[in-house]
Amino acid sequence: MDRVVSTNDVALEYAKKGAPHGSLFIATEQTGGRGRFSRRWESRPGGLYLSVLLRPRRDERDRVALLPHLSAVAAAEAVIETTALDVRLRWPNDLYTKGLKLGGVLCEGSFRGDEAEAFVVGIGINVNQRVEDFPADVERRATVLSAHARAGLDRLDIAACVVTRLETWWRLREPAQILARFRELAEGATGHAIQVQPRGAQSEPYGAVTRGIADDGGLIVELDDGEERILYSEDVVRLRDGDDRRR
Ligand code: BT5
Repeated sequence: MDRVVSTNDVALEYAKKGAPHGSLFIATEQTGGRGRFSRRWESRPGGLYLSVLLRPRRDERDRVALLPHLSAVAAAEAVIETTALDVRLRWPNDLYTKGLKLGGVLCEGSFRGDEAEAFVVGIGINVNQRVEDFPADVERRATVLSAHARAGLDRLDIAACVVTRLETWWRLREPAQILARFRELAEGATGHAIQVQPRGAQSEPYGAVTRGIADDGGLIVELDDGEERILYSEDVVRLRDGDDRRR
């Protein structure tokens, strides 16, 4: 597809029409690319914007909760394989290299009543765009693959690699293996001071230190009074050192 509002929207529409497991949607450009919490995902031509439709079999339901994690692992491994860059994951599912954001993952469900009948994994990776073209607040924290790797990277080569890895991590790996690989690639998940804005508008933000990834995929944090909590992707997490990168 050339230009769409969001590949996730297209995939969700096709999910409703019965498109099969593994359907892939790739766009050159998105006019309304989305991140989590309705944030905007800058999607000019040159980047990779793709969504994959997954229909879990009964015996695969155990990994749905880890879908964001395994998708981020698949995307990171695809970039590592195609560029040999040191790609790290910031919980819950952002791709970073050298402290700058390179890509992100947005997983959404297609529901019939209360039950999810399909899931959409949306992956955005900056490849050949110009960093200067990002809005200033994004430019400060973002990077593109072509700034670190050989010129003329083919985004479809990366896409093919992402899809192959995604299929492997989804079909062939156990939850424990997914978590182990996520922990291996994770950056800032242990011993980092963060600021947490809990879900629910009335809740007060608080400071904490990261203490690792829990077995259900949540982020374990320790509060200043020693209490331990587990955060989930609805909680907004920022570094506490004045840099307000959201992770
Ligand atoms: C994400 O959200 O990182 C998930 C991004 C998923 C995008 C893909 S593209 C294909 C599919 N179709 C869609 O519509 N979406 C998916 P989040 O963690 O909420 O991060 C969003 C924040 O990242 C923004 O508020 C900006 O600060 C920053 N940002 C926006 N565009 C960026 C870019 N191109 N590169 C790096 N950072 C960016």
